[in-house]
Order: sequence, then C-alpha cells, then structure tokens
Amino acid sequence: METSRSNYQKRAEYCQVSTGKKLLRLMDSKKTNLALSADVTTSAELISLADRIGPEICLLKTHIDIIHDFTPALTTSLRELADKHQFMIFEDRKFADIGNTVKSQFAGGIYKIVEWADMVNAHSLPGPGIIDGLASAIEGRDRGLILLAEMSSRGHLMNVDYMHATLKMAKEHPEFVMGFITQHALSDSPQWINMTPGIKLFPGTDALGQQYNTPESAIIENGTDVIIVGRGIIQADNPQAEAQKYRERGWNAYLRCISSK
Ligand code: 5BU
Repeated sequence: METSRSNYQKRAEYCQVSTGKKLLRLMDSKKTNLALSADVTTSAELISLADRIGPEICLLKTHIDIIHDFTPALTTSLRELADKHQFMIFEDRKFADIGNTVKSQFAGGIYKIVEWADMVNAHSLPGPGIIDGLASAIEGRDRGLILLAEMSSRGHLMNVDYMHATLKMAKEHPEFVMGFITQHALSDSPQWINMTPGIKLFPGTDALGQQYNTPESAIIENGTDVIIVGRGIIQADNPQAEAQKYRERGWNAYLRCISSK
C-alpha cells in the first residue's frame, strides 16, 4: 500500500496530473527535491541564477511580476534553461479571484503565464470556480495546479478547517490539482505533492513575518516533499555551494523517510 511517504517513483503512478507525474519522476531521477525561489528583479539575474543553480533543482519558482525589465524573451530563455538543466517551472502567482478573471490573468496580460509555466498556484478561498477558470485556460497543454493550503507567514488565517476544505477541493479536481503549498502533508495519499516554503538551514524569522523551518523538520517531521528556498541560497556568498547543501539536506531527509517506512 503506497502512502505519502512512499518513494517518488511509486507515487508518480498515483498522481493523476501528467505535470505532477513528470515532477515526481524528475525528482527521482535527478535526485533532488529542492526548488529555488528565484526572487530577483532583473531578467539578467534570473537567467544567470537559473543557469548556475539549474543543475541542483527540480523546480525553478518565479515571481514574474517582480521583474522590472520583463520581455517575452525572458521566458523563452527560462524554457531553454529548463530543458538544458532538466528542471520544471512554477510561477508563484497565487491566483485569488473568480474563475472568469483568473482565466484571463493566467493566459493573457503581458506575462502569458500559461505559455511557459509548468505549474501555478491558487488560493482555495474563492471556491472551486477558481480551479475551473484556470483549467479552462490551459487548452490541452500539460499544466498543473497547486492549491495554497497553509502559508509560512506568521499569523496567517489558514486554520485546520481551511486546510481540510482545500484538500476536499483538490479531491474534486484530481485531473488538474497536483498538490499543495503547505507546512504539513495534508493527507496520507501518495498522489499529492506537498511543497514547503519558509526553509533555511536553521530555524528563524525575517523582519516581515516569514518563518523558517529546516529541511528535516519539513520533510521528516511534517511529511512534505519539496523544499522551496529563496534567500537562503540567493543571498549566500556562493549560491551554488549553498544550493548543494540544501539539496543534500533535502535529499537525505527524503531517504530517511522512505527507509523508515
Ligand atoms: P525566502 O527568501 O526563502 O523566504 O522566499 C520564500 C519564497 O516563497 C518567496 O518567493 C515567497 O513569496 C514564497 N512563499 C512563502 O515564503 N510562503 C508561502 O506560504 C508561500 C510562498 Br504560498
């Protein structure tokens, strides 16, 4: 019987979203559960980070709307780097509106996110129409949706009932929802990918409400799958060496989980 603690390869068979299956298989073959949150503000910095850190990661997480010199050439370059280094792209857009509006936000505007991001995330707060709206924009492309179940920030309002309601919404859309942003695995089911931001090598906080846990507490204690790291890597003196440290910590934590099953 497979669970959320089974190995990624086995869990890929249970995930019903092809993008999610692809991510689990990539994590297994590349031996990394590290996502880089590439929170920089110029195209050149983003491309340089993706190229230098790409070999260490399964996912590049972007905030495309903080780039102040955005042109479509940037996302073309990111797609080329994703092929070169074998990572997937997650735009951390946190959609939060009615279905009809998020459809246009996903497909249109200047960013045309649906054309280049393998996956995006959305708040469950507006109800299931947000999932249908986003799904209606993908038009046959392989795309996955991640629901926000639990944030890392101090004082967030996502209580246990909210998390359960989010899981229920995911279960009603298993062909598009591939997992969650969460601090704890939401269920024992092998099909959902649980991704956790707010990760550093040591616990702590920042000045604006961010709370950090370690890779081990996220993966071993809280049962999550992907560690999302931003400033812990990008503000290091040697981001490449630091990414390798996070990669190793995340991967060893995963190996401990599957071997203790
Ligand atoms: P940091 O530099 O590792 O703190 O960056 C964390 C990133 O993850 C940043 O891009 C946030 O927008 C993002 N994030 C988060 O920190 N916490 C959350 O609950 C969610 C996203 Br959802």
